[in-house]
Amino acid sequence: MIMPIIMDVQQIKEALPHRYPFLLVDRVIEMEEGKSITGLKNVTANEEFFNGHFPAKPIMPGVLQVEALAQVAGVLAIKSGAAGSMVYFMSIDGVKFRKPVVPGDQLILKATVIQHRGKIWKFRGESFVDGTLVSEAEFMAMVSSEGV
Ligand code: BDE
Repeated sequence: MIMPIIMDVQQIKEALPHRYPFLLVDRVIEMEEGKSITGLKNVTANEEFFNGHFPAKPIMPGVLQVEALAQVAGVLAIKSGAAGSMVYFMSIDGVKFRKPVVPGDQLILKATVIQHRGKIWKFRGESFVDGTLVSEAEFMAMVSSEGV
């Protein structure tokens, strides 16, 4: 399915410091500043991590799904008035991996702000494949223009 482009990967790279092989968001397809964001990652058979996870059974590591959710949440924070700042993830809670993510899947990454006080943001993240929830977590991050 062709998805709308709110931010392409070039714009995502202007918001995040992550680069290959660790940039895990291809596109932002929805965003409500200060509230929620939806991004996507097209998972290809050629992902580096499939070489080792696992050699005879390619499955996207759940921890990388969590990382991808944290990255879209980071984009949301940066685009919600924190341009020029860094987003430092401090904690992750309630992680669940519900279904395997495999080559060819389109991972839809949704992050919603559940609390925002000063520099501290809390997000709920959910990732979907074909409309089915495949992983979820809650994150806390500090947004700062200085170091930690
Ligand atoms: C299920 C729920 C969430 N994430 C992953 C799964 C899952 O089915 N993992 N499967 C791993 C797996 C690894 C190897 Br080595 C293997 O030979 C097989 Br058969 C597997 O299913």
